[in-house]
Amino acid sequence: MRVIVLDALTYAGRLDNIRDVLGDRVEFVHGDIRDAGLVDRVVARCDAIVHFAAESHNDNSIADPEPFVSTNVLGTFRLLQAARRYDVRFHHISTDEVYGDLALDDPRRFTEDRAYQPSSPYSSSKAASDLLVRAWYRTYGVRATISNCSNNYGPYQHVEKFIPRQITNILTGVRPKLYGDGLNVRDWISTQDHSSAVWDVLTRGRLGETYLIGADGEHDNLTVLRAILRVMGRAEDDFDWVRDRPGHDRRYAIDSSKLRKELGWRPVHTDFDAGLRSTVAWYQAHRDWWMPVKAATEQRYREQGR
Ligand code: TDX
Repeated sequence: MRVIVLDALTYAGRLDNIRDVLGDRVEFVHGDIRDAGLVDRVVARCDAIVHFAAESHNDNSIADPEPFVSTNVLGTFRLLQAARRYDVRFHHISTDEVYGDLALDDPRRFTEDRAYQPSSPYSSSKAASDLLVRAWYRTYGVRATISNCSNNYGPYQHVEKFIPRQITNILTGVRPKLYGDGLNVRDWISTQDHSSAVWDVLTRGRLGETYLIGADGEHDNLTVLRAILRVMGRAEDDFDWVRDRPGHDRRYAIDSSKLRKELGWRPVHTDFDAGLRSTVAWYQAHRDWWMPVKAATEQRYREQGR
């Protein structure tokens, strides 16, 4: 198998992340998924597209929604058009946020047949791109699947995201920042478990189907932050409460029965405390990786009062 990585290297991308694997089997192309000519040339050389490319951070989408609509909606459209032209298998990576949120005491979790009800500019742009994929499957017969995953954590995650932001705050002598009442629940999954599920759907998923990916990892933000503080040897109240995110989704929770039953997928990295410890260790050992972008990220948060 050969892989072509097409990446725009925005503020969130880094060629260093894949430098070790570049070579005969992995090629890098610098470019934008909205560039129809480039996408056409790259897709002409492919059997399958795994579409991970997106603007993904909710807070950024609230401050400036334009890149989200442009990259996530128009970019997906461009890739679908190329997949159609060259009859290329298409897998779309998406998010549980397309389903909106759940109350804390709701006994239900998200399932594939739940109606879309996205809350933020980010999640609505992902919902729109999912709908394009479904239409291109039904109308043009593009051999497509979609997976909607819960919150990822692990190494190489940008320091704008909740877990790496708090770890790197502590490592730079800044108090962690918790939004609102801290009781919002996220359903955490390791990046490795997400990746193994994507591989299963790409290789064995039924065309035209959506699969929810989740590892039964529901925790509220306050509990996660206290666990990080504990792992890093700090007092559990050594953080700041900051103003809430507008439209902040209360709770996400995934029922991944379909993926487990149909494709036999199982998460492996399900010990969340162990996962947090190894994530903390990774950020401690890789200051060179995150330090150059930390100040600019915190500056963006300061402008939003968070
Ligand atoms: O400093 C913070 N303090 C805080 O309390 C940050 C950055 C976040 N939070 C809260 C907001 C959320 O309730 O933590 C939770 C997680 O926040 P994010 O890391 O921004 O993730 P979220 O908004 O849940 O979205 C993530 O999961 C779904 C990804 O960014 C999306 O791309 C993915 O689709």
